[in-house]
Amino acid sequence: MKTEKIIVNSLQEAVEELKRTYGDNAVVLSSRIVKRKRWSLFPFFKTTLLEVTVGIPDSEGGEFQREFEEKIKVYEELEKLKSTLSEVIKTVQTQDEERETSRGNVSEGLSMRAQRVLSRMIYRGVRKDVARRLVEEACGYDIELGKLDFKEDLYPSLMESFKRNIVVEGEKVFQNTPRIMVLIGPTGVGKTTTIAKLSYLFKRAGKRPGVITLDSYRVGAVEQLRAFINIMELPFRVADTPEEFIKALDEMGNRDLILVDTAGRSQHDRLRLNELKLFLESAETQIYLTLSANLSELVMYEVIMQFGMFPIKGLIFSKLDETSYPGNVINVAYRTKLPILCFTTGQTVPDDIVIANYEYLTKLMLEEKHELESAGNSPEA
Ligand SMILES: Nc1nc2c(ncn2[C@@H]2O[C@H](COP(=O)(O)OP(=O)(O)OP(=O)(O)O)[C@@H](O)[C@H]2O)c(=O)[nH]1
Ligand SMILES: [Mg+2]
Repeated sequence: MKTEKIIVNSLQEAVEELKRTYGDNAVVLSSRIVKRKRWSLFPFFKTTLLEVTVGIPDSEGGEFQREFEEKIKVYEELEKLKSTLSEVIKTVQTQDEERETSRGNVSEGLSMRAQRVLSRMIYRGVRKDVARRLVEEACGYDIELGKLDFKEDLYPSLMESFKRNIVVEGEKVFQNTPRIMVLIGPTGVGKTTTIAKLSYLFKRAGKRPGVITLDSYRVGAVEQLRAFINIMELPFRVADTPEEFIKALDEMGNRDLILVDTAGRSQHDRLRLNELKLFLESAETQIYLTLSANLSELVMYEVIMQFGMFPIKGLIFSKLDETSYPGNVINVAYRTKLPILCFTTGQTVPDDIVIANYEYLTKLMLEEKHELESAGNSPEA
């Protein structure tokens, strides 16, 4: 494959230019933002442009075509998730509209204790339909009561229902660790802090992690992470381009896993999202989306949809300490079936993290916030 650099105003323009000049098989390999003088007489007036590296295949078909088709398959899967989410969003919006007018009795046919748990879950922010489903599945028909009641004690019954309806993969990731884990998500949700916490946990579990950051945009971002990683005596690299990313990955060839931090992107900033995509497509990565637990349910779906341009492997819910209504975590995990990797519960590195497990999820619904503080259940060495 030949490469060439072109200067354009936007990725859209680059794609159009490529199609015109080289046909359908040329691809964008990387891009970076460059500043150029607008007028030579006024050197202060600079304009922001994109320098795009394009790849032009030597011949049709072969390896290039195969890789391209595999990528298309992944994105078709994502399109399916997106259309499911569009339906979910419509349902949630309709429920919001109907909430005031209809007060359908969601607790009908439930025992008193099942009704109490249902109310508690709804109070904590779980949607009525989701809460009813989860409680119902924790119950069996009690002939004496003539109602649905928990099959066993409250905790194991509800936990069983969660196991059937929500995917939790925290502990699995520690047993069967992916080689490259990337955290993506909106700005300020806690990606960098979570990378530092996870690095510590993986090290404590006997793994040999390394950390790469792709975030050299924000002032201080590199130093913030470097400081944590140095304390843990782990290797750390910064990569500004996809080529540097591949080089940094090579240099960390002897590590068990590599955690990759990325710059926060607004879900509305397509240009920056596309730029990130070029980095992440250059290696075999497992991508985790970080969502702040205090976002509204609809905003969470919006973020998942926009970040759906990446093959999302799982979710991280951050800032659980900042909400008393963690029901959205349940709503989103139940409806999307995306696996939950971990929860973060405060600013302190490395302590404020809980590797996702069903016990914690159950406690999140049944216990008071202060009781949860001792409920962490993270893997030991
Ligand atoms: N309360 C609370 N604050 C958190 C948590 N995780 C991170 N923070 C704080 O949130 C702020 C942003 O954290 P970062 O880790 O820099 O977030 P980020 O997603 O890397 O931010 P960008 O790289 O700018 O997109 C910091 O003040 C963190 O201390 C958490 O679980 N709870
Ligand atoms: Mg960051």
